[in-house]
Amino acid sequence: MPGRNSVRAFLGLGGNIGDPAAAMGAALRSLNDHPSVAVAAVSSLYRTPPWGKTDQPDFLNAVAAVDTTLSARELLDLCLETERALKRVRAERWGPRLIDMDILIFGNAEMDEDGLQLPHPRMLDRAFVLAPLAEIAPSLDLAGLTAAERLESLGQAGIVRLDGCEWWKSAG
Ligand code: PH2
Ligand code: MG
Ligand code: MG
Repeated sequence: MPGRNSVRAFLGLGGNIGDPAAAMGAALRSLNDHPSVAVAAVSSLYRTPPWGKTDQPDFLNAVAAVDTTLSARELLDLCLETERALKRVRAERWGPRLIDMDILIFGNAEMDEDGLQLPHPRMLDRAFVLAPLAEIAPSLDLAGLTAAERLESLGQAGIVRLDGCEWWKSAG
């Protein structure tokens, strides 16, 4: 269990084919089983209109807060490994997927490396990220405004909040 030296990170989860809720739940349980990662909070599930490429099914999205003693790169590798274990097939950019897990924030880290840009460069434009993030961390500072303020100014047209925060704990 991560202790005093751990970093609080926020992960965005989403998917829109197969059973994304089951895949996101399995992914979070698998991360939580890792000795250096503890899931601290998980948002409700949200049904969200597809962003970017719009001719695809609605997504389910959620955000999780995790505490970890891994580095950002190690956490990213663990997320990608977990996606792979759940048999996500990487196809077109912004296209349909069973599960996608992105690091949104990693403590105060700011980096721009191959495959790892932190904070996530597009999160401030995406209500499907800000709605679940503002639910679990409304006061979180996002470049000078809180998550709640960011969501308020962006709006959340078409986004529907579904199940509460226990959805990820059981398989099925
Ligand atoms: N992810 C994308 C592209 N578009 N739209 C929604 N609503 N939710 C997502 O998670 C999403 C998206 C690429 O990662
Ligand atoms: Mg993504
Ligand atoms: Mg991704």
